[in-house]
Amino acid sequence: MTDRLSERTLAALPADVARPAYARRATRLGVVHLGVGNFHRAHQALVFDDLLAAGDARWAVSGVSLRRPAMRDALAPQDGLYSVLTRDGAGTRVRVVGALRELLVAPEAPSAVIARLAAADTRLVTLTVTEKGYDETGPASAVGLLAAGLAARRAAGHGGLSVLSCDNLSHNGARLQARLRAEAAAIDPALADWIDRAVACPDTMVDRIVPATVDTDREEAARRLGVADAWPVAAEPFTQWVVERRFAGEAPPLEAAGVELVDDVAPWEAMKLRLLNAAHSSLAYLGALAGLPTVDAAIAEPRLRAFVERLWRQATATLPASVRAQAPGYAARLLERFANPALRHRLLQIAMDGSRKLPQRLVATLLEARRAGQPHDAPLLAVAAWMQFCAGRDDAGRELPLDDPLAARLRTLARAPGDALQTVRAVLAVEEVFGDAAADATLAQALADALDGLRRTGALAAIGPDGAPVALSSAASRRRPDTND
Ligand code: CS2
Repeated sequence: MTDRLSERTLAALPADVARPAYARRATRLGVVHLGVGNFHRAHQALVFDDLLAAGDARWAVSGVSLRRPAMRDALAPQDGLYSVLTRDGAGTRVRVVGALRELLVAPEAPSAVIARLAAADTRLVTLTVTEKGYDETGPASAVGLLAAGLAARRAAGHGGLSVLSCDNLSHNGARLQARLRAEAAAIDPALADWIDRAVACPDTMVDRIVPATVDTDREEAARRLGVADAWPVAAEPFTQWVVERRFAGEAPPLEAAGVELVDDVAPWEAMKLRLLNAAHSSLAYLGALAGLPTVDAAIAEPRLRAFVERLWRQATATLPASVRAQAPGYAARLLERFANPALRHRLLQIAMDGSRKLPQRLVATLLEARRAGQPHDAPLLAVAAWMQFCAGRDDAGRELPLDDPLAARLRTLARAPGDALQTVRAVLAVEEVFGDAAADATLAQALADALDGLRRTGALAAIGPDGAPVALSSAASRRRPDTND
């Protein structure tokens, strides 16, 4: 049997494997991360690993799983060590990360999580709980644990701290702060007031493409390490973290590890959500309908690529002026990132939880562009593709999974017998996704035209060579959709 990655086998790793160049035992747990999954391990954890490597021992991470013990079970026998496989067409670089020094499983021992949040050494909390994680409340939820931890911290007199949301939501920090305040107020109004004064939730924009781990990743890690890693994580070379400069107490030295601190993250969030994530979701639904497996396969389809470029032009027109000039460069880079042949980023992974992703990725662009009288046929087709995806069959009739908090409801609505307009009216009434957009009859008709096109011709044939949706050559692509209402 092959040996396992651990403190003991660290020194014997091959020379081309990067590893912690610091004494792990001398580090202190300064960060609590809620939701320890692949994204954290390939993004924020590397920032803390860099700070530790630079000699600042305060930033080791206590990683908390909110549901299952799988991550702890995989990494505890490895002393928290794991490998990041950074991949592009040129090959794979391997780095063993040492920052994760403690792994907790909240349902098994919530009191250990609360004690860690309250500990004097804890300076920062980070979260990756996915979009739907912000809808959950109660003692077992991320905000519930945070509120309890902060109550214990207040009681211990250890002062406030900064809590960084690292999920793809607009105004993620402000949203978290509001949820946290509500949760705390239900426990004790004085706690809520203390949180207002002592806790800061800066907005952040996080960016790195990190697919789910598959067996070939484990095989490659074992080959390169010479020992087994139960849960390596593969990622693209690109990484970015932009954080609002608004901390409780002393600011953590994140800039020393490449984090960008800015006064207003909103324009960055908007650019990332409306370009990267919007294109990801569009490729996921259109590509899955067309039977394609991965992002690189989808972007290699000339029509999908032309469509994505059209989407980017239309979305860019809705961005805050401060980032609009950067958008074409960001988009050009995205084309290369999406084409990365080594990542095998599965479209069905991105397709998950569409009801929680669509509003900030596509619906906002669609509605804002409509209101401003700007072209919006691309987000329109993407939203129609999601509706068709919810019905659960690709263009060849094969079954598609629907992994979504609203799955049962969406599937029923999307499958109900009727023409495209009836389907659109039913799905458009899902307020969690569309707000009050169902009242807009013109929008419903345009979506119905797009959906009808997808149903009749399939996803690829629904897009012209210029990326324009074939069924929408009229209203939605013109500048002023309202003039012939
Ligand atoms: C993706 C994101 O799964 C998804 O919804 O769009 O996880 C995406 O890969 C990251 O936001 C990139 O920074």
